Amino acid sequence: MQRVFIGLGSNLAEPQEQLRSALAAMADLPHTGLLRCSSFYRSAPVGPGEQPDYINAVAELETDLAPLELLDHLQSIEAAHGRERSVRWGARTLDLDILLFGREQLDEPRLQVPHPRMAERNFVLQPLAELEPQLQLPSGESIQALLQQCPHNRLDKI
Ligand code: H73
Repeated sequence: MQRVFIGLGSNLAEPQEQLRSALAAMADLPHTGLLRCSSFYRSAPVGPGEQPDYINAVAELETDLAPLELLDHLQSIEAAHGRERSVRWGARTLDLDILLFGREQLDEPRLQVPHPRMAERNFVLQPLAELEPQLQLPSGESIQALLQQCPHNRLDKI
C-alpha cells in the first residue's frame, strides 16, 4: 500500500458538489481507500483571464494501484465530470492531480511526481499542510518551507 495525496479543484458547475462527488468516486476505486480529506478552500483563480473562484482541497488515499493505473482512473473520473480539456488555463469542472505517490519520484511523459507545479500553488500547499504539517517531500524540502516561499494568492478555508 502506498499513501498518495491528490489535489482536487473545480470552478464550474457547483464546484463543491464536484469535489464531493469526486471524493465518493475515489473511495470506490479498486484496491484503493480514501483515508481523509482536507477542508475545502475558496481560492482566487491563478492564470490569465477572467474566471470564477475555485474550490480546492487535498485528499489522502492508500492504494495498491501502480501510479499510471491510478492516473488512468483519475482521468476517467475527470471525464465523467465533464472535464473539458480544450482551454489550457480556462475554467474547469474537475481537476485531479497526483501530488505525491509515497516517496516515489517519477518523470514520465504522462506523469511527473511529485507534482512539478505544487510548490507555486498555495491552493495545493495549504490543504496539504493542513493534513500533514510535518510533511517532507522526497527532495527533503519541508511543506512549511515550501509554503513560506510560495506566492500568496487569496485562499479562504470554507
Ligand atoms: C496541471 C496532463 C494535463 C493534469 C495537470 C494539470 C490537472 C491534471 C491542474 C489548473 C486556482 C494530464 C486551481 C489551474 C489553474 C488554471 C492554474 C487555478 C487552478 C490543472 C497528465 C499530465 C503529469 C501529472 C500529475 C496529474 C499529471 N500529468 N485553483 N487550477 N488555476 N503529471 N489546473 N502528477 N497528476 N496529471 N492539473 N487556480 N485558484 O497541474 O497542469 O498532465 O493529461 O497526463 O491549471 O485549482 S492535466
